[in-house]
Amino acid sequence: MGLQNAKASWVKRTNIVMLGLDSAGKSTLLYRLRYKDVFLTLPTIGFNVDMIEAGKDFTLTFWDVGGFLSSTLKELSAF
Ligand SMILES: Nc1nc2c(ncn2[C@@H]2O[C@H](COP(=O)(O)OP(=O)(O)O)[C@@H](O)[C@H]2O)c(=O)[nH]1
Ligand SMILES: [Mg+2]
Repeated sequence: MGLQNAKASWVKRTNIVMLGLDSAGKSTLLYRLRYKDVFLTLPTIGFNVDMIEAGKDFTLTFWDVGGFLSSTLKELSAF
């Protein structure tokens, strides 16, 4: 996807999918890591994707999955 491919090929990348109950604090954690601040969040519809540069050559892509999608993915992962 464009967000990831825009980085040089020597940059190490990893994806982190955050699943959890509604209001568990997933989006708050993502915003805290990304913007170093706490924001007022709204229930996530669908998902948020954000890339965090953890080092000069290392990036983390966070997939913050909202309520309905999160529970659907958790059920699917049980199979
Ligand atoms: N007390 C407390 N509240 C939190 C914490 N993290 C998030 N919240 C609050 O919990 C609510 C839901 O957070 P949110 O990040 O939207 O949850 P999400 O549904 O998992 O994305 C918000 O009102 C946050 O301010 C925490 O560590 N402690
Ligand atoms: Mg959320």
